[in-house]
Amino acid sequence: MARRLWHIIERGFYPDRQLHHETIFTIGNGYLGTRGSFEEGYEGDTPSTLVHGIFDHAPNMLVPELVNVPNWLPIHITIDGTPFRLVTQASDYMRPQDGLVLGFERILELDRGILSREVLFRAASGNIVRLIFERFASLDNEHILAQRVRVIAVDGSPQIEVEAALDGDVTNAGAQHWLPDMTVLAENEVIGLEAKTQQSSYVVGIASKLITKSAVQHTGSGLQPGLRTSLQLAQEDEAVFDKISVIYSSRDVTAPLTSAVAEVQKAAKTGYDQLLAQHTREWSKYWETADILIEGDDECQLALRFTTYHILITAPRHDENASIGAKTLSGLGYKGHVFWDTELFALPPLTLTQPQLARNLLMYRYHRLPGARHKAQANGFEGAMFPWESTDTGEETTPQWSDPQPDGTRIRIWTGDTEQHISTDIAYGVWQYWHWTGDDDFLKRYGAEIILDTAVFWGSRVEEKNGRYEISQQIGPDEYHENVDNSVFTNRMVVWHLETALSLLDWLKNHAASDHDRLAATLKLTPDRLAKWRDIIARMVIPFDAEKQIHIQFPGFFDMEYIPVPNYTPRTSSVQAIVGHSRSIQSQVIKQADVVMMMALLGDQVANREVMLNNWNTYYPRTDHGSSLSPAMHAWVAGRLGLMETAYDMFHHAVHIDLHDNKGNVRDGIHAAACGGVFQAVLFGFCGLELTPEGPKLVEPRLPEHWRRVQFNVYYRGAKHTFEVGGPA
Ligand code: IFM
Repeated sequence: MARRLWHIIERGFYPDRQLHHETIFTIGNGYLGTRGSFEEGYEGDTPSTLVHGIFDHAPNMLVPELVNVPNWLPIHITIDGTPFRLVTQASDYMRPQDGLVLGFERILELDRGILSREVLFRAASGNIVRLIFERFASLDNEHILAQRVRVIAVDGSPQIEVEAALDGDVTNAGAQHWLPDMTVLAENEVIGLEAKTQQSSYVVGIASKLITKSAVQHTGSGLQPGLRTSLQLAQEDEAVFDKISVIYSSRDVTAPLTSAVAEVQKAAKTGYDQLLAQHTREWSKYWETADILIEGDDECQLALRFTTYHILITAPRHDENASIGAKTLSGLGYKGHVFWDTELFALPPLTLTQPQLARNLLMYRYHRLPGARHKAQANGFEGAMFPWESTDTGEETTPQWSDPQPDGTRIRIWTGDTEQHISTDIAYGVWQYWHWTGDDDFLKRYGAEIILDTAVFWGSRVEEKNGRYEISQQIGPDEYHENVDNSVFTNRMVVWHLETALSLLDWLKNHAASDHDRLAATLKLTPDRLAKWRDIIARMVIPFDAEKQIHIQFPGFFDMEYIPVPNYTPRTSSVQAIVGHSRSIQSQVIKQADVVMMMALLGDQVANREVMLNNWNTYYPRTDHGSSLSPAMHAWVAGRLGLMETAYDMFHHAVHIDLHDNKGNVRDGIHAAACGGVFQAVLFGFCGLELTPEGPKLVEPRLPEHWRRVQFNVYYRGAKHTFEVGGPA
């Protein structure tokens, strides 16, 4: 397998792309994520390490956010007294005291989870060195972080000085989450920091050790303890400096710094090479199932591996109380909050290829049922109503107001109040997980309660009017249209949800009678309640135009101004941004797959092919893909409809959202939903993967014209199945 199809490569350092590249070069291991900031640090950079579950609500902020923990990356190197730095301005070339970068290449190895960088550097003295940096976040032991710097004397015999440090002076873009009295440790050639969050009182401890052949001394001051060493290199000789760091939090142990110090001493004895071998062994296990092979399109092959990599590095491996935020652990966008992006976008690749990780994500929701019940009750409903944005507590954490607009005003954010379909999206994720894995134990003990208590919520949420059931004041996936009545996506998904809840009860009655009785009693699933569910299923309003044979996104949608979205091409921003917020919300411009999303999730349960095509022809030209969640869903549905040219265009767009930064906001983090969406577009959309009563099957697979072959693996009920589309006739 060509190595280049596993490598994301950057050649040359461009300060204006620094933040974008920090995001895409993030490393992680399901416990934490560290952005690809450089060891030596640059103006305007945003080095961040985000650890799952460490949220804090700073006094002057609207909502809690994931906290940037002390920085473990700093390594400062001088060559004959010249600080090693990448050239940041053209004028630096004119200042010999700054040294000169003769060549630079950075590689993210997706298959091994290693970030490396090679730089040829001439010091002011004229001596030339090659510096090779390498780092990884161990997948074998999620607390261990490792860095190696190799310095090779290419020309001359330079004096090398290396200082490895920790930096506790960190904020979240200025927001202070750490109490000022951090513990600083500097003894026995180990440095460490222990810090406590202001409001949530999480404690994080981090320790580092520098391992090299020359003597190491303590250095640094304040919140930046350091370890320094120096040596003289003979021409063509090489010196190796390994920095091993360990992070623990009070979510893992009672004394995080003490545990980190003990573990760092142990890891140092194990040594970098052995740690690396253990790490890469775990990565190959991931890829054995997760990889999707595409022949005939190297560009998309690499990009698809990149998206899978980002799902894998953010999925908690050993934690049932953390989940995947909308921007993964690669940036502070959306403050680390968990949305429906997880269950409908990021979860399916894990359900199909790493079921244990999928289970962890669903357990996160199970453990947050108390928060969902609290939200339902606070809003006057029964059952469990999951928050639109979720953190560690499970309470609703959507901000009610936006940040100030250029004119100083703030916009009311309604999603936390009325984007209620999330409860059904979570139920969908549970049901899909159970069907693929056959994990009856999970369903009986945890999953059923999620599906049933959210069904209880909907039973109390619907409104009976004129002999029909309606749901008013909703935001469907298309968030440009807020607080509409009878969003077709929401109403139809609720019908699916109640049907599923009833089938689940039947299954429990036949296969787990005691669990059935327990849940029926605790959730008060009385015959009257179940009769009401059946009635809702039969009489729910599903907006549909019988003459045009299309679903109506919500009644009144077509009375609004029609703006021909395809005419706004080429563009780099959404049509909403071009025509303005107030005009677009009173027009038919759609933010993201909505009716199309319903078709993706429910397939032919929702309509026949003719209606599907009519829906597509109606809604696709009205959608401006203002959300990164949209293109992959369109690729999936277009693939099913056999519209392969459009399917490919949408897929190509979706799979490159982060690499090409085609939304201009990747500096805030990876788009987790797009990463999970492209996986589904290939398997469900192009390859036609379906779960039939006889197991997984490919139904009418259709590949983009130039794709010769696709091969992928999925687990079904514990057994691995390999599928292939195309290939030798
Ligand atoms: O959940 C999404 C939503 O669908 C569109 N706006 C961004 C959110 C987080 O990704």
